[in-house]
Amino acid sequence: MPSPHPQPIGTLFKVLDVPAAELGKYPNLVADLSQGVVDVALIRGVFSTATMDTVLGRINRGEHGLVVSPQSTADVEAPQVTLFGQGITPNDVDRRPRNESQAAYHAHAEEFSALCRELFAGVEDYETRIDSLFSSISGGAKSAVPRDNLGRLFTPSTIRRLSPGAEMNLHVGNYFLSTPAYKYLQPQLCPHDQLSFFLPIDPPQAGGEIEVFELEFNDPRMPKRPTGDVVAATVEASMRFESYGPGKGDMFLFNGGRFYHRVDWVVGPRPRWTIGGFVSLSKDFKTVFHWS
Ligand SMILES: O=C(O)CCC(=O)C(=O)O
Repeated sequence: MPSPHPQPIGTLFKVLDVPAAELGKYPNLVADLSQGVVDVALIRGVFSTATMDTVLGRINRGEHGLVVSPQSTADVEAPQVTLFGQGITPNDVDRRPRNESQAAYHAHAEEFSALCRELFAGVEDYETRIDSLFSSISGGAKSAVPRDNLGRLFTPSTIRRLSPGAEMNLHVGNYFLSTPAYKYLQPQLCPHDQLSFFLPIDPPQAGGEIEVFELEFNDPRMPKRPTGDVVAATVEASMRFESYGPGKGDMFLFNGGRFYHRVDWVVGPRPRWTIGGFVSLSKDFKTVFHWS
């Protein structure tokens, strides 16, 4: 069910809506987002529509070589979230022992960088663009993808397909900081909220907006199951949220560490395609990391 009654944009959250060309005016946007000075940034036109269309064409023709990671069921035809690449967050399908899954994660991370370069070949290189963007809004910090204690790379991003008839469940980013997969990552990060970012490669015909709720990580108002999990239906029916629909090639960068969020049901024949991950400054604030 879609959530009822979104609030007008800017009612609940401090929103910055800015063309990518004007980002120079916000040299500390990452720190501002992770400390509550700004909550949500819509950065318009980070990649051109033509670039995203080229990438989409290659994906649709199966010219990507990426590992396909369904998140809810091994039945790849079932409506669900599917990652292209392997993500760091837990899912319901990967039941391998943690060491095995973690080793595969790092191997796929190395692979992702190379395959993503090919996916964006001849248009604007994804990593180059993202690195310069993150560096420009992080007070001059150098943009990098983190590595674990053995020198293994985390994945810079993942591509996500949300099928028609599927949603992305309510979740919150700071929760992941204490999961086993973050054992060697969390100590490298500054103590502020981690951020989330994504860029639509192809928004759906309808639906698929990101909904950001007023409910915060560790919020005493959180309705809980006996297992400690959030009762998403209660939050969606009773708490306020704002709904955003960034366009093809825009970047949606927000405090997804602090605020619970979900992606609304995709309506129409086409899936919703995005690429993105998480962002945080390093412990010494000299590096801005992104990973997925
Ligand atoms: O890729 C998306 O559309 C959603 C991303 C998201 O929910 C997150 O980064 O936490």
